[in-house]
Amino acid sequence: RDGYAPQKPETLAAYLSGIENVRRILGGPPDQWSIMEVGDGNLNLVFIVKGPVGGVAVKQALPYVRLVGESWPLPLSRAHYEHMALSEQARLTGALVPKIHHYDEALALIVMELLEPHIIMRRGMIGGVEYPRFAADISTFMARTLYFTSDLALAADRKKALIAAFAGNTALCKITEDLIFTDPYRVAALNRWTSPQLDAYAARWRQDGDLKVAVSRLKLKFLSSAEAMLHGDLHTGSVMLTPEDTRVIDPEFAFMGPMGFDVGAIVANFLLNFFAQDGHEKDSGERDPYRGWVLATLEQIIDQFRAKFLELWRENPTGDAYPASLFEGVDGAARLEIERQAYMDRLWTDTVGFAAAKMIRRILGLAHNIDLEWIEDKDRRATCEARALTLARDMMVNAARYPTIRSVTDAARRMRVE
Ligand code: SR1
Ligand code: MG
Repeated sequence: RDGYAPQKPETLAAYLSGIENVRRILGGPPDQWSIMEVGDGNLNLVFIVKGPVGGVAVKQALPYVRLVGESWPLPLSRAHYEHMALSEQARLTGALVPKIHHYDEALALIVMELLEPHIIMRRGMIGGVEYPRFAADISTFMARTLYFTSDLALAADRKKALIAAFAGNTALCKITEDLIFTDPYRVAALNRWTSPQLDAYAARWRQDGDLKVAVSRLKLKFLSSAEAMLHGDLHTGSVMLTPEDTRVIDPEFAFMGPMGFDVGAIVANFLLNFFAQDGHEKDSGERDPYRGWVLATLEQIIDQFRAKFLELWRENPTGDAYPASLFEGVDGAARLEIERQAYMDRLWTDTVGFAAAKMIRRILGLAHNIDLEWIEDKDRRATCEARALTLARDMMVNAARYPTIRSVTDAARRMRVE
């Protein structure tokens, strides 16, 4: 930890005053800067710094898990992986991620563009705000980051170099391996849920062999399938946006893993928000239009992701997988196109399973979603959670019964009226 010290507003002002491009962005002398620590995530410090001319956001890793405290140490190296992933995502998607102004490896600190008037997407969705650009932007983000870091686009040596570059992010992967794929299905000290109505679900699931096999298959895929560079934590708390502009933030969980894990995170968080809407409406039916928007947008995201990924594959067949020369000949092009569709179908099946795992962990595991947590009426909250759990269990155990996004959204709609 040579050179590391967690920042406070006073120390941060002195530090930033020594970085020329940041000083220029903020303007004026440091005593005219306002600095506030605003981090409300599970892991890090986040400061907003404003000067007479402009502002920046500063994210610094702590040597432990903020949500739990110093008893759970966590390596500072996650800032290195976040910086590397952000740089790669910026190269592949341009303005869909915040600009990096400065990175300090010793301090585990990244100075970034201040996103204003953007808000965290999860908060907007709890408030019923529609985001007409989101489907187009997130489908582009996923298609480009996943396709261009896969064997479909990269030569084998470059793909292996990427695997090596992210191989050390083991502590963050371990959080996922434990908190998503293991703990919710066994007695674990960190599990928690507030609705006593869920006791029976948790108890039943600890005896559910089908569910344990299904989640273990997903965990194995997560551990062993280095398909592409993942964001690794692509939920609606990792998106800051306005109706006109979308930015994906926080890729500290980045590593080379199965593509369905990122796509599944988006699916899970849209479904959880859909189920949570019952807890946020004042009059019954008040949020019907918004529920419609949530599911319609989820359908667009998945449809557009598939179309964009396929288009990238057809136009950039530059990887060592499926070499173009192999498919020259009479029916080569047609066979390759059939195979591309089959590839996308397999990716969708993975997505359904990973989405289910991500829904379950947010209800029975350690880290919850404010979509559900902010529901004041405990009974309504328990009803929303139980519906989400019931759908998620079926998606995980019977993923083949959900061959399209519409089969998922239809099941979610039915779950509310049954
Ligand atoms: C102990 S960290 C818990 C969760 O917070 C992050 O946002 C990830 O989702 C992680 O699983
Ligand atoms: Mg995060």
